[in-house]
Amino acid sequence: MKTYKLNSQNLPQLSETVSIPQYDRSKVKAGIVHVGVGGFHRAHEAYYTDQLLQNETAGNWGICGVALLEYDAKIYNTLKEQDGLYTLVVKELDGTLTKRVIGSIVEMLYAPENPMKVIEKMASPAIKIISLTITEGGYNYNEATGEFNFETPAIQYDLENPKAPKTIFGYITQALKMRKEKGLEGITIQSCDNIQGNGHMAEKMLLSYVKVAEPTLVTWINENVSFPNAMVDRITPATSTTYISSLKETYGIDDAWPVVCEPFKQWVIEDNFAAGRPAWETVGAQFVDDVVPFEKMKLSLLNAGHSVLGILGDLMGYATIDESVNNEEIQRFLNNYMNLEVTPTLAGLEGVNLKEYKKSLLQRFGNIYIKDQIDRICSESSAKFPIFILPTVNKQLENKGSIGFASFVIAAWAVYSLGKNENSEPLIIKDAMKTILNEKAVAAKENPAAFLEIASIFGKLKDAETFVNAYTTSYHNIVKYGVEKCIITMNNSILNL
Ligand code: CS2
Repeated sequence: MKTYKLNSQNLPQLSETVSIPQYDRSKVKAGIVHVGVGGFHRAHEAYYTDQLLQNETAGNWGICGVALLEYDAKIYNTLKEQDGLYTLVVKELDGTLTKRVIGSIVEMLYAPENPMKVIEKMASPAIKIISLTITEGGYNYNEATGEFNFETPAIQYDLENPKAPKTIFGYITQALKMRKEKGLEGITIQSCDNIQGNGHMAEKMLLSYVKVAEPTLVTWINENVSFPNAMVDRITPATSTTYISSLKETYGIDDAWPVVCEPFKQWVIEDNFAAGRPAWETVGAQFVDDVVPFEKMKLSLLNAGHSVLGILGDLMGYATIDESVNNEEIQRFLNNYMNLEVTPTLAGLEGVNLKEYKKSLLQRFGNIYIKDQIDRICSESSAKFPIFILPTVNKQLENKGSIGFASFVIAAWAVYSLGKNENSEPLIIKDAMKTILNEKAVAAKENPAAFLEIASIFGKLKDAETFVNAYTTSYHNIVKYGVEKCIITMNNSILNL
């Protein structure tokens, strides 16, 4: 089959095998700067925006993607060469593929190459929104103090080198300062990360930094910048090379970095935009007054569910989420966790059928065509557990509810952090806190509670006796009997109640 390199020039040829943007991309101007052009952004906000550009004359809402870190050089170079174009491959539940070339990313900038260019772009009048997918850990929040972490070397660097920053806080601060000096209108900072109150978090962390870096800017930000909260959802595994070659061989699309995702998508946003916004509601996003209940539901059921399946599954030797959830006992365990420990903490979800939501999660996790990597799910667990699982434990402790299943998963994480699965094979652990996690996991062999001493993850949980007891019992049981036997016993004990 004749193959075509994916770029603007070749789009007409490619339109025979794949659907392509039906709008004139050369006329689309960027109104959004997006930082963090990973798979999730490309399956979510960029997808919604592409649909929007398709439907109406929304030509001022294109996206300028920013690759912030040196690590992002590859995606920058790829998208630059492909004129911002990439293929989104939706894996339907029956295994069929829906493919579409997405055209909403109309510019790309690589921050390490020219930081000032990024600052100037963020400060240009046409830009109305700076949106972010900088990961849970990217907000620089310290669980132990509840505050911004100034100790990070990159933050120290930014304080000393304001004109050539490295972190998102340094960039946004300089851009807002420039907007103020130019007398421009306000702007929206829109977090698209999996954090409870992600807008509030972005606001709190940014203001903490600004108070130190540019104190005179605080009032202007308070008056001119909005930070809507949002719940974002679409399962997007890391792109494997198989997809790259199959797109090429089967469809003639030579795309160096396509994105593969599930059909489900959801975006619930607070309607709080300081300088206008795209009509994303016309393409399926929901605008609501209070997004907090939706966020809680998604983080504590979907994302926590992922971590449960990831940690237990990895220890048992599974490689993908569908393998893990299709183990009957793990699935029963997850159901018990969701029903007995998470559901009691969720209130005020009007218009959402929780029972259906949980059922749909099992179906989404079980999609055998997605092949979502357990390594992806377990990566950066030190930033995920405090957001996905620990709030449930704290709430349940407060209400004297069940915490056995959550405690078990945390104990399993301590065992996991030793770096081997139950077949003694090495685990691939990617985590900014990997060293300390491993040190504490080694200490936990003698005294399981040692793992809970990492205050920036566990906060005060190490002092919660009920929790420490449940966790310690689970730890000993896992070491003695292995995960599967333990969860069978736990699941059966629930059945017998
Ligand atoms: C996952 C998320 O990273 C994780 O642990 O739970 O990436 C998840 O797939 C997305 O939030 C789905 O919306």
